[in-house]
Amino acid sequence: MKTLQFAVLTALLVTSCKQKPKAEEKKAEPKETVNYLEEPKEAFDERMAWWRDARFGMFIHWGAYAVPAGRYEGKEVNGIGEWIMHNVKIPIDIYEGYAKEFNPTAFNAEEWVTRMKNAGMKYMVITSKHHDGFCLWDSGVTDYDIIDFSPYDKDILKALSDACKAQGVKFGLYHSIMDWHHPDAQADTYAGGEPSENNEERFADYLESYLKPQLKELVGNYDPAILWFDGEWEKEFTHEQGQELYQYVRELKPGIIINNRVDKGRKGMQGMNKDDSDYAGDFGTPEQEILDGISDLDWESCMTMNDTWGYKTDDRNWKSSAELVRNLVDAAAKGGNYLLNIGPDASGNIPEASMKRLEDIGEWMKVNGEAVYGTESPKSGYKEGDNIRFTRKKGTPFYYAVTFEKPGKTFQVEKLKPEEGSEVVLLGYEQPLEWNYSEESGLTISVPEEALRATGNTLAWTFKIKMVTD
Ligand code: FHN
Repeated sequence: MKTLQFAVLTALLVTSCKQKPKAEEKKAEPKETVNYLEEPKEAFDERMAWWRDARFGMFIHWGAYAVPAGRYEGKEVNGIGEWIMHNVKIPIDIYEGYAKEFNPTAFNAEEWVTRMKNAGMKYMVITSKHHDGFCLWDSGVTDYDIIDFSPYDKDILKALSDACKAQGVKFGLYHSIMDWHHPDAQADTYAGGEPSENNEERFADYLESYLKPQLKELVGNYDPAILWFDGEWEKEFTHEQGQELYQYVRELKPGIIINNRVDKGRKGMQGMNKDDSDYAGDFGTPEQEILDGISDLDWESCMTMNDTWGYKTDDRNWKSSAELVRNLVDAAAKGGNYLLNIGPDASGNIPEASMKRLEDIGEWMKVNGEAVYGTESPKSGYKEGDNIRFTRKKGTPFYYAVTFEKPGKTFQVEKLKPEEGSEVVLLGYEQPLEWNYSEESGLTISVPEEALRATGNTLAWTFKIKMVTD
């Protein structure tokens, strides 16, 4: 999050010899240790470039919590589905029963990645381990994983990372620092027990002997482009440990991108860091909200399609496809990314309602995606009124005005002043549109009915304006 002088700590191995040996002794190579917490802006920008241009990703919350699916002892449990273990204080041995039942025989990694790609999403972030501690890969440091503990015994993360590579989209992992299952993490207190007096010491040991070895497995086996930490708010976890964790993961894979929940900087659900001190992490993480303005720091809003991250049988409060497109465009206009969640069920099926929304968004992105990908927030302003957002294609004279209200016979904006000769089109309709500009009423574009018919969509309409001068 900060650009500071790059401190290259170079430890030169000094070789000394009493007399020149007959054969020239091979000089030891100087070993450089890079301090990733202090990275020059150019290196940071280069590493973040693909992620900034991608703008749109798929979040996947999937694990043992999909088995109870929001119900316990015959009753619906309030709250987000993946918190059921905590919310009704399910004893660990009972909850482990869900992991033993987790057998997603309908899971098809290639199909999931195809649906994600067809929706216009450029990267995936899936829960390798959520707060419940159950691991979706074959971990060498625990048997509480999909291979050793469940009847499924296939490596879900391997299947997805291979499918992402095969289809040319980026693979990312969510990993929870908080762990309600591990005895040295929060196992004592998740169900309301009293913390033991040496909790900090035990937690530090959990970090060193469990969390870090798991991260090494994950980075080594699945080559994620993103590590999305969560559960950083636990009091045993310190800022120093967060900085150290960031450095550790970057040393595992220098080009990886890591969110700000690797450290203690996040200001609640608003997601950006509470101040500009030396918190680690490459981007802010507003949750269930879009940042309320632009920021000179990178950020990504993560949101659900209904009200839960993990699958819940009874949660049918689905956002409309129009609202999801609006969120995506709003985030892009403000210079942010949008990470939209799906919560597959225990059989490995994506809910019908989620698939319908992914298809709708994909149809819209096929025609309008250029107004999202590789864009930036225009210096002339990102919005006009409640229903118009602007983006600019980086390094080009192309501006996009996206309206969430179906245009009438004319569409008017004040903020864009095309030079004479500028071309205006409605994405999805071939012919350039008539327009005029006046100081008093701004840019007025004529919108023939056939143009609206040609776009065939009802989610949002995009006007592309080529500004002859910047
Ligand atoms: O507690 C988690 C929650 O289950 C979910 O994973 C969200 C997604 O960002 N993060 C935490 C709540 O902030």
